[in-house]
Amino acid sequence: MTRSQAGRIAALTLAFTAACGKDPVSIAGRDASTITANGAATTSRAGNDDDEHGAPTIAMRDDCDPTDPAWAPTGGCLLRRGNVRQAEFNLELTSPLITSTVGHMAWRMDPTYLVVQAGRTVRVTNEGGRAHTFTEVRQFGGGKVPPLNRGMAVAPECPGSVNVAPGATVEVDGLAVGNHHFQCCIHPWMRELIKVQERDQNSSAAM
Ligand SMILES: [Cu+2]
Repeated sequence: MTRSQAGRIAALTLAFTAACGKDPVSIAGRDASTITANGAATTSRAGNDDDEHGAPTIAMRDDCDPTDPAWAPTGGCLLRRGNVRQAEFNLELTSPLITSTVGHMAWRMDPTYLVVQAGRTVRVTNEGGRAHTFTEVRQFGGGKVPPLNRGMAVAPECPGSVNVAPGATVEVDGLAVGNHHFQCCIHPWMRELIKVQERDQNSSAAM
């Protein structure tokens, strides 16, 4: 990936900026309370590629059970309702048939593949109850939580990645034409491929 493909940080009214200058991801709240209340947002936004109206959107999802106290030492679970206790999460982390982390499939990007026209802003909302990141990486790899990285080398972009709190939204802007790989640097099986096309390749979706 060239430097030009890395995109740029979008200017946002909420000045909660990403730490890495080459990171195309910037963070905003759906409203002021989204950031300050750390997950108090109650609206739900589906993950859809809406090329004609509004921004294409991706949801980062999990299904943590807020009644399970085992989540508390690592940020808790800010969902109102969820079905996965930490013991189950740990059981789903691996398979004896696979040498690397598998991960609980409720922890996911939705959708995992998105085609957008060049120049579009992609909005990514953490709809889960746990922290996630939406980090562009040159190649998929492990994240910044070593116990979740079995068999994976750490992606070099991950140690400096910025967490997205439950309820918060990041905007990805300025992506060059081509394929872009994003992952959660906490749960590295949460992966996203964004394919950016020239605007005139699909006239019905041209801006
Ligand atoms: Cu995650």
